[in-house]
Amino acid sequence: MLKIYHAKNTRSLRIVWLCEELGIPYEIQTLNFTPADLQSEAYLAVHPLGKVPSIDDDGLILNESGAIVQYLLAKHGNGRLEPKPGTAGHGRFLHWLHFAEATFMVPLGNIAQHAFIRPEDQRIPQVAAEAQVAARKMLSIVDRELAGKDFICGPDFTAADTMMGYSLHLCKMFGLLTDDYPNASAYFARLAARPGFRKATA
Ligand SMILES: N[C@@H](CCC(=O)N[C@@H](CS)C(=O)NCC(=O)O)C(=O)O
Repeated sequence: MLKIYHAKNTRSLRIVWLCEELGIPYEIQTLNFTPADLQSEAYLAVHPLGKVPSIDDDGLILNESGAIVQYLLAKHGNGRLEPKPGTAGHGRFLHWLHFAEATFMVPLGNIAQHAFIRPEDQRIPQVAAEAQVAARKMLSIVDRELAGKDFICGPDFTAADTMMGYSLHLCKMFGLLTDDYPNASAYFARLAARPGFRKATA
């Protein structure tokens, strides 16, 4: 059975959520978000950097949340949760799926590190401040994109929403997802009400 290496409130919730949405059977290997678990010899054999998520699908080990989402969709989606490959809609779907991690998570990761995770004497306030500005700019872009749309690719929920949903989950936790972004706020409320999201964040 598919094994998901998961730590609470991390990117691995994207994978648990996607499995819930697609009805893919899975088991969870829970890790604490601590060096003792993530940097253990056993877990470094699964992910050489000691990050989550990882999956083990009958011996195939994959890291990188976006790649895992695309792999699981290709294997189990049967056309669900993505536009038809090769269409303009699919191109936009890939854009938002990757924007959520490759672009949006950069400032959010810096905020996490320099406002919360690192010991105080290793935090650089300037990095956190600049990251807040950048994250707000990205929130504006997402907010604009969502005008008149229920989900990031249109009227239907797609796997790109599981990727974007985690980025917005962090924005919410960091106090960035305010009324200044009404479309993004309503969108996140819509995502957070889905049973799959609730299961993945439990
Ligand atoms: N690009 C990777 C990033 C993975 C990542 O940085 N995960 C974080 C949790 S959200 C982590 O495990 N950090 C632990 C660390 O950096 O030590 C992905 O999308 O899977």
